[in-house]
Amino acid sequence: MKKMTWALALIAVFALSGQASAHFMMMHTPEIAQEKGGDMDFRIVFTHPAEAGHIMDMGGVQDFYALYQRGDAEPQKIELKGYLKEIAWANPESKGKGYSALIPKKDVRSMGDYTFVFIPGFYFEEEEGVYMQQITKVVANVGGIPGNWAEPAGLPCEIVPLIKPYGLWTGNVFKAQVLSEGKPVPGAEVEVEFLNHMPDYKANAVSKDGIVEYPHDAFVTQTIFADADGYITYGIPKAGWWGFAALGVGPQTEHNGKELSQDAVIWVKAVDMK
Ligand SMILES: [Cu+2]
Repeated sequence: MKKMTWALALIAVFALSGQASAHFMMMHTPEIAQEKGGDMDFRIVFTHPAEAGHIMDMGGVQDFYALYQRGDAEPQKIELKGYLKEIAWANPESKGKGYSALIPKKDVRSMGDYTFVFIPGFYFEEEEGVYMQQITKVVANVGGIPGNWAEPAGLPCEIVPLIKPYGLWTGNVFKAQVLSEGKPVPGAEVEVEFLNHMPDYKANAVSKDGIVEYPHDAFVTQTIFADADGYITYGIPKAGWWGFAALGVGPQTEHNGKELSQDAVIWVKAVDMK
């Protein structure tokens, strides 16, 4: 009996540590390539998207806004924090808090690019004794007229795409540069995950079944490294949402007297050619 309890405890520890998969700020909206301006609904959860693993407390919100830009015009900042609502989110085996944001048409009506930026608070990862903060971007487009998708958003750290992030075919190579305070990060470690369980906006939950099966734990979180100039390349093997997280690249390395991993995250969506 005692042995059994120990075994269960160990399993619980491994399940919680989530070693096979990576922490990811998931910032999701159903469509990033919009025909025309309309309401945009978001779900924002700190989780492990490749396996719909445990949900973590992101420590509140520092900022949520979009940078809108079209052609060569100056980018405009659209404040979005007021639209955030705290929600209860459910993964198949974990429940936790997240946010929804229904952004009305009036804010996302014009044709061009919208770079959505979400900056959470700090999450304390007890097992490792470190804080985490993932500064997250999603670039959307309305009407097909491109804007500033290839420009840095001026964040402490970020992943800047070099291929249109809302117009990716399955099989395209995603190329991007990892920046910290605007400067390339040579050799940055970047984790890549597939959003394997689709969000259900009505239920504030994800599907129980995954889209893909992993033949081995090594496939759950793909790991790539930036080159000497901070560039990453990743061939996208499947349609859907892909998240990239550059670990510990931000300038802030400490919070509350403890180590902080300030990460840069970007989500892109690939579609099949039909
Ligand atoms: Cu985690």
